[in-house]
Amino acid sequence: MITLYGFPASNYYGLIKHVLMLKEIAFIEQRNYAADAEYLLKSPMGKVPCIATPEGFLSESIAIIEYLEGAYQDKPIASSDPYQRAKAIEIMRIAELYIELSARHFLPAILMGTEPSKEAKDKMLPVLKKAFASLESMSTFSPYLMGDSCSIADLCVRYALKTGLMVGDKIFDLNFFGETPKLAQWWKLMNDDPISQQVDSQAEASFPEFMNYLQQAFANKNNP
Ligand SMILES: N[C@@H](CCC(=O)N[C@@H](CS)C(=O)NCC(=O)O)C(=O)O
Repeated sequence: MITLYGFPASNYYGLIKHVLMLKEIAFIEQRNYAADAEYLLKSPMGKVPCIATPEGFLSESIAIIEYLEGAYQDKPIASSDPYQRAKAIEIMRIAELYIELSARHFLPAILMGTEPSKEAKDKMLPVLKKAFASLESMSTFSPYLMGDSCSIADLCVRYALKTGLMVGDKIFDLNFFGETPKLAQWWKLMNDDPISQQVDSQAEASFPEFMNYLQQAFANKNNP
């Protein structure tokens, strides 16, 4: 049995939950917000999610997915062909490094109402646009990013794009799908998936709880 630690409002948590559900792996969820000493023993950087496996703890989503794919082989979501598998990782890295991590600069502005800096906006916008265009040109859309079944690339890109699209909307007043029609069509396909809908509705339902945690943490930081 796998234990998934973290909180459902996290898109990385949603990604791993989606993988567990798609591969039909039995798991339980354990709520964790704070990166306290006990959690750092499980996830050394304090990041969400992490999982407990029969062999020990694992953090970092790509490492977790690698483990789940290797340990639970009944419903594969990664290609056994070395080139195709590497190509999926290339797509996943582009989504995480250039969309997710660029967009994350603006989460404090969106969540806590702070002012985003002009420097950050000028620096990140071209990176975000280029990464969306890269995904549009690299993927096969047949109908999934890399073929006729949903793979690790589709899942990692879906959850990274959630952050990217929100930042496009709330910070840049821009729909990044404007110049990527095939990606927009694929997004709809992914959103129509029952597992996506289940993960999204849990994330949405838990959002007030997450905001409450954030506000408490912010207040404690300012009034130690
Ligand atoms: N590289 C990590 C990133 C995970 C991540 O950034 N998670 C966020 C929640 S969505 C988190 O733990 N934030 C708290 C922090 O950065 O201390 C992964 O792939 O799992």
